[in-house]
Amino acid sequence: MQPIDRRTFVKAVAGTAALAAREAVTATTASPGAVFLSTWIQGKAANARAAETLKSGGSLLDAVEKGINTAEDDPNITTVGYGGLPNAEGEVELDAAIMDGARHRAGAVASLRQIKNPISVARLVLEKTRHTTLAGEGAFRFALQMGFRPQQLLTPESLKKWLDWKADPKRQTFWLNPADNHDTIGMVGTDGQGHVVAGCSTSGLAWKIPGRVGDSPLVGCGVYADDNVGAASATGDGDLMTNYCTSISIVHAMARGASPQEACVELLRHIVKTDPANRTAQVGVIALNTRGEIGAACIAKNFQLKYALWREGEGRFLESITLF
Ligand code: SD4
Repeated sequence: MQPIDRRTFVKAVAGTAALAAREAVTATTASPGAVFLSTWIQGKAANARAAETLKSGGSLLDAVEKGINTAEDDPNITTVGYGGLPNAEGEVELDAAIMDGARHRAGAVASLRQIKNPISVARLVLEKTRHTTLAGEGAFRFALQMGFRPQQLLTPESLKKWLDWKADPKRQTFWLNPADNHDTIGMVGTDGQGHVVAGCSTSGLAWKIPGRVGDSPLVGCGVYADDNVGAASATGDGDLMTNYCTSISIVHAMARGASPQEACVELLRHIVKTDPANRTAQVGVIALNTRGEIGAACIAKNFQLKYALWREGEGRFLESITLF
């Protein structure tokens, strides 16, 4: 490969940015209306709430936040918010992030305990502070200051699952191999006028080592949004995905001209190329650009990504393409 000097590189990047900005403007005029794309079955209700919020005058950030709240509030979803499966010590620790593509700013919380709506706490980190991420005890105290009420996040069902896991002498732990129990809600949305937002919320991997932070609350990993290009979010093995800065990689591929679908596939191929053992990795990604075009993909059939799409007033539930 020819070496590239700094000036040529800067010019090339500036050119890409200008092109992306032009595309964003075009998208504004050729608006397809609002589009929401969310991971897993919980994405259906989340998209519906998001669309409703936008329609009734809320902002796109409000829409994504309120949409994700539906999964956090549902005790039957054992991977997000209230009812999410706990860490190895039986404590529910939640991660969430939300990113505003207009301001190019995010808010995030990691390892938050006793507060069932981490995406709303993340939103307040974005709106009320100069910080981007708060973690653990500090995030909890911030939530209390913001008026959130602490509560027990274990449900009788999730407590029983943890007790069963604890009682199993052959149980999988993260000191050895990953246990398999997770389904984050990730959502990307556009208002149809060139603005994008990404958000995600999760209880992370069940039985994780206390204090473990996954990809979800890390800007560029679990979420990324840029109004010049589009937005992306990820679900799956966050310990693996963090090493690939999943969401920003996808958005940058779109900035270089890839469609959302191509960008998702490009990143997944890269993950497998760098380590062939990743052919069975649990990695699912969703993306959309400012024109409302979408992409969704996962690496392997053993982790078949399903996602909810809301477009033109209609919700659908779909399967992503699979690399292998
Ligand atoms: C994590 N990425 O904490 C999250 C879990 C997840 O589908 O997305 N599961 O690693």
